[in-house]
Amino acid sequence: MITLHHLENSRSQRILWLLEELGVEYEIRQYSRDTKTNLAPAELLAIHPLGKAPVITDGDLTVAESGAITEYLVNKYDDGRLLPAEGTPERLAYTYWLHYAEGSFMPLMIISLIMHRIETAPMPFFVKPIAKGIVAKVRAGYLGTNTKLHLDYMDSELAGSSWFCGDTMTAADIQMSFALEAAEVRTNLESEYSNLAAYLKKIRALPAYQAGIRKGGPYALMGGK
Ligand SMILES: N[C@@H](CCC(=O)N[C@@H](CS)C(=O)NCC(=O)O)C(=O)O
Repeated sequence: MITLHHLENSRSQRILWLLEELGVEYEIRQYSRDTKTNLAPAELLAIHPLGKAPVITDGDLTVAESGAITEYLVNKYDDGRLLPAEGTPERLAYTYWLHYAEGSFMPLMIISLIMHRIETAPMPFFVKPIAKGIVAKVRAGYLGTNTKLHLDYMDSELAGSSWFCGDTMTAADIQMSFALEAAEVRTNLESEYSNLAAYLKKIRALPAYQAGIRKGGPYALMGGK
């Protein structure tokens, strides 16, 4: 039996969606974030040394890291629906987007979250302008331009294609969903990136996505421009 260690409002939501798509039997162990720090609880450290979500256990195996979990589950349980055939351009695109989500795009979202935390942290009034100045420099010199570069890129990729790897949905789309949901709370996708906004609307209408949301409990991501 597969157990998904699911942290509220987190990347493990996409693994829930994947498990629903695969139609395999699984159980969920729910974890709440610390109300002050928003970090994962220490119990997750007992499952994997990094104490992050998602993590799954399947018999004696423990698998962490969303991309690795996705590969493991798809390789073991998919009937060819969510994984393009080996040697095809779609398979290469699948590998690319599976890695791109966490390897290239999510670091920008994390920097954005940290900048927001610095900006809004309580601090002595005379330190505030210095902190704000540093944040403004990071935004202007790196974060803003790179985030736009990536969003433009993803939006243009979806201009001529229904899914990230072509005409059919793959598990790479499931991996990409969290990246776009993280972008959504920081950017007005509807007005600036219409293909990304339409894509999110489309995945949210899928029965397996909705089943994952029902089973996972509340799902609202933290913002921070
Ligand atoms: N690249 C990892 C990132 C894992 C990660 O940072 N997960 C977040 C949830 S979205 C987490 O556990 N945060 C709580 C914490 O850092 O304590 C993955 O995709 O699995």
